[in-house]
Amino acid sequence: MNPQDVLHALGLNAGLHTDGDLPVHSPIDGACIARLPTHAPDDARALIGAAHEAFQAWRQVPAPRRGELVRLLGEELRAHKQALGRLVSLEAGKIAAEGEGEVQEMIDICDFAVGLSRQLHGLTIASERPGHRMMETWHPLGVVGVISAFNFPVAVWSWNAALALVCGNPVVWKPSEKTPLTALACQALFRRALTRFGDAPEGLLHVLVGGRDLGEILVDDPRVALVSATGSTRMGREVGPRVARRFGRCLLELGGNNALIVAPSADLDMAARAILFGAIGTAGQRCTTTRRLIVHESVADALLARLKTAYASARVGDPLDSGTLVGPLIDRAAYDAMQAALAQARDQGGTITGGERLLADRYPDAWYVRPALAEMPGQTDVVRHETFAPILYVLRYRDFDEALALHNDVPQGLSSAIFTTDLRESETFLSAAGSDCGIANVNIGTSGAEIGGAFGGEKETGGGRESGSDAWKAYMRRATNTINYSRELPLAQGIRFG
Ligand code: UN1
Repeated sequence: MNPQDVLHALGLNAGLHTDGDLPVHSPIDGACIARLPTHAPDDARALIGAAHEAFQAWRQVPAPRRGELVRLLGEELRAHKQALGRLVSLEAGKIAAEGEGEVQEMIDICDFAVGLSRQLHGLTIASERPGHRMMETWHPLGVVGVISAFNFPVAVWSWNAALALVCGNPVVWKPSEKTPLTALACQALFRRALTRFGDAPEGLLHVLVGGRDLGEILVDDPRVALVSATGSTRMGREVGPRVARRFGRCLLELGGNNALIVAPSADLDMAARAILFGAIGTAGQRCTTTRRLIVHESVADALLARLKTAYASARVGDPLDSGTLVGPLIDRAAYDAMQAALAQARDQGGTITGGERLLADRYPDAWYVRPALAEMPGQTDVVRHETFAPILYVLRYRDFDEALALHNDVPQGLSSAIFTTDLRESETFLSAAGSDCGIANVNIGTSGAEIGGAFGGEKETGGGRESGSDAWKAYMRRATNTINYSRELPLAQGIRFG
């Protein structure tokens, strides 16, 4: 399927605009696959206004009925899984299995949200006063602004949108300007779901096509109750305080610098497989990518030998060819950042294997690399920094406390893992004194989380939680209600007044 057929299958019948001001390039070969018209700032404000109006009606629709819309969206995603996965590959460069996997993640969160639509529970709380009852009620919050990144161009939107919609909130979505086509495809699928649903208010989902200025409008508009932003720590540092200044809510999912500890008792076969998927999968462009390997000196040589063999033979190339494990980097800037990080790693005493550009003859305008292993003498500056590329820094350790200290001694706190069969080590890793990340795993890798758990991390990762568990609470406002069914008016704390 070429891009035109894929878009047609997804209901983008207008095809590829050729006259817009935003060129969209496929990282597979660098070709321009579309030119989209962008939204002017005033259009964006008007769309936020329309969403705000939709909120007035949507918040009064019973939550299980709102769930029905998300159920229908899930059906559209099931029916179009292959085409949308293909478009993810074309626009973001993911291998086919990961493109489709991303759509599966969308389907899963829709299923989750449908169930959730009947479980937006509050508590009933014992009152200290006779003839009184306390309870909490969860109400829809308002327009949810979603700012998403190129690397999960559709799944991260769906985590937010599926929850926001069942919670009673319209969504205004500013996708990465590198991946607007997948966003328009989601919007088209959503429209189909809306048509089948019947009586939803207009304006439940808007997509803003364009650059950073549109994101800033979402950030600054007081009608946007929650800004859920995924991207770099630099972006989050700007978004967080700006939203806070207007007392809006923010959900930040920022950089990771995820480490995997391999202890002496680890199953090295399993560890090697997990490291490979975590470090080179998605060409190192997941926020959960394994970026640091902290390996016990007794098993380091054996593990590194396996990894070097696997790295050398991992097929890098067209992500749509079966057998390819590593697709392209998103663009030249990503390649340059990777090369700069490798140069720094060398300066800081590192020994690098791989990292070179590949397939430049065949794809002069695309950026394929051999994933890199960087054996470091310690946790130097470059290791503490997130470079969004397939570089795995390798650090050796002698005792477990040293490994834990190294593990936590970075500014980011998203995902983490330990491979060990020693109960004391694994429990310590999961304990209050263990990994300081939002995600901590035992005998599985750092990436590829299921949607059922809350997703997000601490420190410079931003503290937000999306997706499963009770992450829905970020999308609602809580009211505490005290009801007096007695004929007296006792005050709390036993206060007598007058
Ligand atoms: C991201 O990279 O922004 O856990 C999200 C994972 C995926 C989501 C990654 N389920 O790797």
